[in-house]
Amino acid sequence: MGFAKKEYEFLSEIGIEASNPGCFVNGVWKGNGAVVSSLNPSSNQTIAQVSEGSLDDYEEGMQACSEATKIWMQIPAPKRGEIVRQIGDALRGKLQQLGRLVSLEMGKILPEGIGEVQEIIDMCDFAVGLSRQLNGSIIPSERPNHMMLEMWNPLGIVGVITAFNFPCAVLGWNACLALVCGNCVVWKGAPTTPLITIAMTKLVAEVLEKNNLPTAIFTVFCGGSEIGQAISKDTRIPLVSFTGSSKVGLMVQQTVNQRYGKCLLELSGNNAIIVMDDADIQLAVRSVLFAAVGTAGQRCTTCRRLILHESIYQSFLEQLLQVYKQVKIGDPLEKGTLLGPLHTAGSREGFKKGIDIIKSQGGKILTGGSVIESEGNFVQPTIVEISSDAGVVKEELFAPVLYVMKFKTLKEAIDINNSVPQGLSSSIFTNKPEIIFKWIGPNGSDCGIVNVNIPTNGAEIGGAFGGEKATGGGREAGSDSWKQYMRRATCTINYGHELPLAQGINFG
Ligand code: UN1
Repeated sequence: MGFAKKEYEFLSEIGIEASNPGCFVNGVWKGNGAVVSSLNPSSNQTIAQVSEGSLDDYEEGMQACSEATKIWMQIPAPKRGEIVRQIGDALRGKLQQLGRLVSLEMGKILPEGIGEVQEIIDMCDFAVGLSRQLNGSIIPSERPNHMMLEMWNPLGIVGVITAFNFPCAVLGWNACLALVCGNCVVWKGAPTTPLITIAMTKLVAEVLEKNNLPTAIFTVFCGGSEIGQAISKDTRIPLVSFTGSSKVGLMVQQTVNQRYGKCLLELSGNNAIIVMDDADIQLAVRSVLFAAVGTAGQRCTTCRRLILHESIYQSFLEQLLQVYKQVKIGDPLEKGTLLGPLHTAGSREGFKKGIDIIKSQGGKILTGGSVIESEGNFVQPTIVEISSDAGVVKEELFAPVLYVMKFKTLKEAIDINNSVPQGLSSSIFTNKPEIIFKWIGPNGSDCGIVNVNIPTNGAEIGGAFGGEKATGGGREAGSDSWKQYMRRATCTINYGHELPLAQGINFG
């Protein structure tokens, strides 16, 4: 059976067929669970079908994965890095096709789809370098003829549960680090982006096979909450990395903590941009456009609140409304489109309901506010004037809806920035050093990402990515995030023949 449309035929170049088993279990593709359709968000028509994993598939996969840990953690870290380097090269070879699939199945515009795959390639490069730098430290001991050192050892298996909005980059952040650190990976992709999960997995599997390694090092299940819960409960998985809403993240954390497992959470954001009276307005307008409309407002780093100094409020809004009018809405694969559809028909419904709530709480729609009548899940980019105290402003509406509000003093602006439950990303536009340093300091933004003169989204992989409060506290990707994928052993070694005790204790 072929694809329903000719334009889907490129998918065969990355291992996707019209009908696909969705689990990679001990090197075999299978799927004894429900058969689901992957839908094109632009038309809600089926792209291809996938059979998800059953709990039996899960158990079989986990047993093979547990066996594979014994081999993988014995391989020297720089050699593991070499495998990740080969994965990066394989991704480079399929960058265009994979980027196209991300755009087709998730609905983000093509340059963003390709950018997402590039983000994994960057992560591979980063992890390859890191594979020679998983350094511990040597600590001076207070005792004669003693030495203290820190050893970093693999955890074993890292569970990765990812969301639809970054259906493969977030896997990349986690898997690249987990693998060089000596862990096997168990991945459950988003239920609505199974084709990306399968295509990514085929590419990784090919590299493992070519190197005669157990393919269960990378074990993958397409599926929904049943598989997610199995991962959360599974004592064989010491670390579960979860990306999704604060609500579901809390449930995952409670389940994982119940069995003393560790969690790495990337949850909801509610990110603000503050524009000071001295800001470069053009730079700020362009930044707000990308931050609020990019990915149709479906990034966790999307700017949802725009906090404008009262002296520039009116003129800034006029310029922003002008550029909103020029946003081309349409097929995300078409050149020039800036705003594609929302990911699912359900998200479109959520947008509609959100707008009703906004209106009932006194929000004034300055532009947009409606769904667009079509087969797909298109909505208008929306700007709403609203009080920073309105209940709806404290929540994450996963759509291109931007709330604008006014401030007089820097303190007031920072208070508004910090007044929501979430704490992922934030940005200020100013050229004044004293404002910049207040903003990034202890009384400034309370977020994990604190930017100046750039949008809230589009972070590079070199920094640690994540946020505080209801965003979950996790840090992924760059900097020293790798430490979370390993366990630290503090070793004190006595190379003498006496037994001096710490704290000068004399024991008989
Ligand atoms: C997400 O939305 O889950 O900083 C991740 C960014 C991207 C990652 C977003 N590099 O916007």
